[in-house]
Amino acid sequence: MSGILSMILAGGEGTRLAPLTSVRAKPAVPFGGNYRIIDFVLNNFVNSDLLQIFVLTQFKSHSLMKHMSRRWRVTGLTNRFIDPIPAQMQMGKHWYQGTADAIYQNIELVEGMDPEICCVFGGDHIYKMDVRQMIEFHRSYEDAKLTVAAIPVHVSQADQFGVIEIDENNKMIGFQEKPKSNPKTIPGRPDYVLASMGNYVFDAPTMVESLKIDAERSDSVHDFGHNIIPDLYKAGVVYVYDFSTNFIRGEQEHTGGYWRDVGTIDSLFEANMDLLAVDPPIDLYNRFWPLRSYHPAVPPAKFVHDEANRTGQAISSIVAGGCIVSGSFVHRSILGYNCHVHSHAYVENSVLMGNNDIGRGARIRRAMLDKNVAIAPGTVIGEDPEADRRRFHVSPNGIVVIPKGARIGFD
Ligand code: ADQ
Ligand code: ADP
Repeated sequence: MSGILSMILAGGEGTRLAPLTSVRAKPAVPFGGNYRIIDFVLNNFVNSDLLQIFVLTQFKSHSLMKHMSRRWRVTGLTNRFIDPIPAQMQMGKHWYQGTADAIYQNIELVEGMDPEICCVFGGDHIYKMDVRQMIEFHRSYEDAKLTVAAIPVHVSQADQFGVIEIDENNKMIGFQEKPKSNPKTIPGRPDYVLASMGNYVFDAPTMVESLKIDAERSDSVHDFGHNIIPDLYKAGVVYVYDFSTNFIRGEQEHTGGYWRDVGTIDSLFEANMDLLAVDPPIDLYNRFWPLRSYHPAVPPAKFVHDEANRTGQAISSIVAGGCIVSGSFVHRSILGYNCHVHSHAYVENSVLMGNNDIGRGARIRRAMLDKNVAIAPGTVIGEDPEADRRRFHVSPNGIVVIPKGARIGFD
């Protein structure tokens, strides 16, 4: 496929993921032991052989830029590239005002490439998508100027998404951006709405023209969901791609439409836990869909009997390189690089993001530990909700989050 330029929106502030996003942008948040959230969308494009990609960053971009330069560099032998683009205030002394403004401020990059199609995708979702199939769908409608990817979500979450109505020909005939009330449910499925995934395939000249018109409007917040899509669908040129029909080679069935907006601590935690299922909804082991990421030079994980012959073991868990589980028990948990769980310690239903040290006899349940957190011997987390709420950030579902570099329980 040629003439296709992709722009990944990776600048989101991710305030609801605090304190994990106090030090980095949401797409750089560690996920699943080995990954950063942004790896999923980048793998979608690379595995779809679409390799002309700009990644637009804004808030707290250092961690993300470091990750990009360590893993996602494409060498200069062909016209393929993955270029991180920091916000540069090309259009005056202001940051990006909304997602449409983020593209508008970089419109010269688009015009310079003169593509046929421009893909604008979010940088902060967990899913696999063969993007070529969405582009083929878009091209199959002669009058399509924009195609929006969509998935059913429970009506209780309608206020977090763009809610779409379609006709029998997949044409968009209604759109409510994050409706506070009366979301339009799917006909015959009153508990579900058809949600926009925030992934757009544009006819590039139409996108450029729409963004230029939008930039002149003083009543616009310069956002795709609030301004661009409502304008275009009323012209009858927007189609809706059913993500559940997307097919990944090497997976027996369609991906089943697994897509997670990991915008909150609870949704991020649940998506991590999804990986621990015997038959997980997102397969990390499909050799036809390799999930690349940056891997530091660490030794293999190690599980050891301690001096009193207690077995170090991890059950129903994912353990990254550099970890040592010694005379301790890890259950239903994810251990990122270089975690050390010492004798008598117990870690359950938890996500350790890397370089964590869990002292002797500590007990950790239903917690997410950011990188470089150390837990003193004997410390207990996740057993007394009242005590936890006094000391820590605790999510509505009771997940304790410990910020990067914290040392807990040391005097
Ligand atoms: P949200 O995800 O709430 O809704 P937004 O916060 O604008 O929309 O983020 C969209 C994407 O753009 C994210 O990947 C984010 O990281 C990135 N982004 C946000 N601000 C940015 C900026 N200033 N610079 C660069 N990147 C930025 C959108 C749609 C909804 C849809 C949901 C699906 O508006 O209609 O349902 O995505 O999650
Ligand atoms: P963050 O807290 O987001 O990891 P850093 O600046 O410390 O911020 O790390 C940024 C990048 O460093 C990551 O995106 C990743 O590529 C790399 N990295 C992450 N963890 C490790 C690790 N344990 N060892 C070496 N490099 C790492």
